[in-house]
Amino acid sequence: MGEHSMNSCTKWTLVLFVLASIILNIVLIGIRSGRAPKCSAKRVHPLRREHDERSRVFADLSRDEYLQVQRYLLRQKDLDVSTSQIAEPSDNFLFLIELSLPGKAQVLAYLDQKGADPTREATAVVFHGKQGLVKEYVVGPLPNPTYYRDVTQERYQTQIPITARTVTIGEYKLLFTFLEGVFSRLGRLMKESFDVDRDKTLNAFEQMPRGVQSGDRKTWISFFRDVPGVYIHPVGFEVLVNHQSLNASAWTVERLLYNGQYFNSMEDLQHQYDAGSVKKIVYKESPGHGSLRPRNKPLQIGPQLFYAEGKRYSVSHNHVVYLDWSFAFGLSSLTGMRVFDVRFGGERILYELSVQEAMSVYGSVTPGMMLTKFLDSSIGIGRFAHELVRGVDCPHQATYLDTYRYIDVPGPVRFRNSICVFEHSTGQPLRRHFSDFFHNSYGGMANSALVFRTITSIGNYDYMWDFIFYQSGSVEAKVHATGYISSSYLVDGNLRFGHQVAENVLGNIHTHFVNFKVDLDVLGVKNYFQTKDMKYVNMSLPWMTERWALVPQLVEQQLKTEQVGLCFWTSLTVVCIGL
Ligand SMILES: *[C@@H]1O[C@H](CO)[C@@H](O)[C@H](O)[C@H]1NC(C)=O
Ligand SMILES: *[C@@H]1O[C@H](CO)[C@@H](O)[C@H](O)[C@H]1NC(C)=O
Ligand SMILES: [Cu+2]
Repeated sequence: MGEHSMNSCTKWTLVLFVLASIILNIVLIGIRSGRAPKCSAKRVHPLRREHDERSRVFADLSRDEYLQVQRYLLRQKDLDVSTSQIAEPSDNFLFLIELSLPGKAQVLAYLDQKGADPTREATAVVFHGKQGLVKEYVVGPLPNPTYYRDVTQERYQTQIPITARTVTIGEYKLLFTFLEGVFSRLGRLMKESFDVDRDKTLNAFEQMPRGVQSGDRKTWISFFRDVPGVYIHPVGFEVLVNHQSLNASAWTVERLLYNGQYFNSMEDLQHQYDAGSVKKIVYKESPGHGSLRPRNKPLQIGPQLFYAEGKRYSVSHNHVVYLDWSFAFGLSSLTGMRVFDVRFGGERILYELSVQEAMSVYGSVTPGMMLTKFLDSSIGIGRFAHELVRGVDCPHQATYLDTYRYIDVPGPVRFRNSICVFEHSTGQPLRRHFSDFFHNSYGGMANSALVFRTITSIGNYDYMWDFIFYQSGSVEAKVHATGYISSSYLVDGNLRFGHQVAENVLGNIHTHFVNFKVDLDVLGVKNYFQTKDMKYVNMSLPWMTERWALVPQLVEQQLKTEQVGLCFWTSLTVVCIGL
């Protein structure tokens, strides 16, 4: 009896205790959850720096400004320009309009000494087929242009022959028509070797430079299957097209390469093919090894970026502020992305940081890749900054910005979401120390940084360009290459120039050079560029006799950046200073 009542008493006490603790927990969680960080779309704390309207001196032309320049140039009867993409090469084609950057001295006077607002001007490039010259003009002032000036001689110290122009969409159209003529001329061979007929064609990929001396415009064109991942489906057929004439009906095929063998003309190839004196390529379906389709379904959603208290950066027009940082930005159709007037804690540390060139150099026994050096700015780097995909190209929560460009088009084009800006955690401390030896203490700082990014897809390659701004005051310029490799049909002797990547496919050996311009302005414009290297010196040990040791020592070199333009070329990292 006594035991029974004792038991039920304990039971009730326990039940009450559990209930009370549940209630207490709910209350405590309720109180504390108010203090835990919540995801907030709105910024909780004010920004540290303010936007600066004057960043507009570096801003790319707006849609309206492109139109103002285009209309003004069309009105100039003596220039006689066309904006039609299918203008004949012998016509005058308005190829490019972009911001003409004002001079540095003038901009610094404006930014630092309340000097006059620099005149806003555009650069326009016209391919004067009628005069056989490429000319560059400065057009201004915007928004209502009243003058244009030929600046070709001033900027390049030479005249530029029309043969040096880049291939336009209009000329590609003519080239493709020309190549269709080649295909139909070699009908039976094309069908038997490559399954080319009325419904099926091949894709053309050209090589550079277009010749070996000034004035040449002869391009080796290699052919690839028209399937996903074109660039790794070479078929073993290349032709050298002379397209120097401004009249496409004068273009010729100068050489052909079929299965590693050269021919002087289409007739020559056709004749030898029919006579059976050529090692034939017999068409065969190939497995789709170049598809971009994921091979596996993703397992759940990967980790995501979110801003617990809103964004710590802000973008207004072409100006970004982020913690102690501020900078202006732009995107040149030719050279790519760039930032100006980069300040940390209000002080300018960089006048300019910009992408200038991306070059790739190839090796092969086949002509298509033998001489090839792609200098991407000759085609245009920034012009290929296309829309960025949320959650893949940049985090979902990044800020996406549109750009407007005018290059090889009949009118300005908007590229949606072609720049992204975001702050992210690098997943590593910026600095930390755990004091083990003398005191037991720890100090660390989370490393989050602001990324300014564009991705340019130039033919087979996609270059991912980042400028990264760290809380330590350092800036990083970074590039990753992805996309497809360039390849050629595997012929005898070519394994010395690459590795086999699929049946009959050689991934050609190559290297990349990337060129940035860095105009450092720390505490004014008079900066030195100093390199520090290390060498070993043989030193006698002062506290011993007849004993020597090799001790590392500094080797310093100083260069005044206002006097010299420096470019540092190494594979994948090239830096230009103080140009
Ligand atoms: C191109 O050349 C062909 C043949 O010589 C000629 O008939 C034609 O008019 C020329 N076209 C142009 C645009 O000059
Ligand atoms: C360093 O200098 C001493 C004296 O000239 C010489 O005997 C020794 O071989 C040197 N050591 C090296 C590593 O060069
Ligand atoms: Cu590569």
